Amino acid sequence: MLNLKDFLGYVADRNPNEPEFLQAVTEVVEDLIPHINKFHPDYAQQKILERIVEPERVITFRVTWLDDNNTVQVNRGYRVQMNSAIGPYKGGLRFSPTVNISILKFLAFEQVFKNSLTGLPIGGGKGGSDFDPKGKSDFEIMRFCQSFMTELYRHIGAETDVPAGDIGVGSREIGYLFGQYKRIQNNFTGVLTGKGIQWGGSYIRPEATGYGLLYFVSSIFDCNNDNLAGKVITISGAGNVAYYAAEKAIILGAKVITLSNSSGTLYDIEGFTLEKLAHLATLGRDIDRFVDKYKSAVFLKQQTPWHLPCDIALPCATQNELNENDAQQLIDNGCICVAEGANMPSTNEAIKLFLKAKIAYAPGKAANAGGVAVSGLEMSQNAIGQQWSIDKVDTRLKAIMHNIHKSCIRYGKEECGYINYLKGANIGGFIKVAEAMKAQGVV
Ligand code: NDP
Ligand code: 2IT
Repeated sequence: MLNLKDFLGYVADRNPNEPEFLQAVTEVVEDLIPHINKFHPDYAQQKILERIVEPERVITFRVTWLDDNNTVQVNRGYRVQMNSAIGPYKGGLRFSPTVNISILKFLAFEQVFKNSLTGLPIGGGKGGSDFDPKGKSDFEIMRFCQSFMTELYRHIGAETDVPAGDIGVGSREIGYLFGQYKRIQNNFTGVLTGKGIQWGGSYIRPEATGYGLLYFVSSIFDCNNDNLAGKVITISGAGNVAYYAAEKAIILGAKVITLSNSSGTLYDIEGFTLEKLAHLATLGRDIDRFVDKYKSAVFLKQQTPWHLPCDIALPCATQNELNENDAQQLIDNGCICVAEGANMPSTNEAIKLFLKAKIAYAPGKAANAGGVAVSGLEMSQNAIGQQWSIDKVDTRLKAIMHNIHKSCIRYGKEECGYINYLKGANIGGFIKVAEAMKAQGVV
């Protein structure tokens, strides 16, 4: 029999100074251990949990590059190859000064379960660098990406490990990374996803995480014979995920009242429109300048959106951006659904409050899986040398999100009828990986 406290002690001892990784493991094994003890003593005997928390491989490397003043700069690059039981390692690259091994291990760990939930044959990985893209020139970004790939190329491949974007890595960076990979390997192959539409990319990949999030939220409301029309939504972040989440929410008739970034929250009491979003996109990180044009909006400096009354909250910025106090305020204000576009945006204490209040809480590994799902579809298109239409990809994305929702119900529906999406996603994502690991022997 596995014991939760002993297991967490074991993980903490083996991974000192990795609070985010420990947080992610805790949130998953709290659901898995009772399930394994009850239904799968074979997994305990095979030490599946001890194996699944141990990355198959962790690569760290030096990244040196010259800035625009010809000064030598030194950064650190990483790739965490977490689990390849069901397919090649797959997961994004994050460029941010906050990147460290704890954060990349938590992201890679979450990715294993998320990728399994998509139903596609993709394992889990994550990587990145402590490089700060903010304030860098286009040429500096290019030189950094080239230097980063000059080491990373030997560890990845279309059937080995397929990175993509994450915070600080968008289509521009994927372009520079791909260009350098192709130059070194002399091989035009689907080694990265999120590529440009003219050179192997998939339609809907830029939109996929945000759109998929709203498809998942729609499934939650469908279950209760409700829909998103007129629902008030608060969103954090103003990057890739937040932007397309807002766009789809508006298209589905909801009223989106906030977007945010690390400088504060933009609050538009009348709600954003597609036209307002298009204007916001021209402002870059200076989202506070939005209020110059639209008088219905105010900028709440250094504030998060969680104190504002809403029906649905969509954290789409970063990990641990929504704490216990925020969760209590959302519940007190009548919020009925929290769905995560970001990875691990809610602290474990906040999650406990959502579950206790029995509001619909959709964890990132289920709700934001649309991005990696369309990455998986991009890999398929590359493998067969085709490019599918917008409609075809969007239809498949909807079906994948719907199926993830079904998996969550399968393993997360409680006797009272409440759906514990966290438990459903944790167990639903785990079973397939555990079975594959068992079948492949002690490796
Ligand atoms: P982007 O770099 O496009 O945007 C990130 C946004 O979050 C920016 O608005 C940024 O503001 C804000 N942000 C970052 N850190 C903080 C912070 N500490 N406090 C407040 N705001 C912050 O990244 P993505 O939109 O791609 O990623 C957002 C989240 O979604 C991440 O958790 C990522 O792991 C997750 N995700 C991304 C997927 C993808 O396909 N891109 C797929 C699934 C999940 P600022 O510019 O001021 O830093
Ligand atoms: O967190 C995520 O799922 C991503 N950053 C997307 C990963 C991918 O391979 O598309």
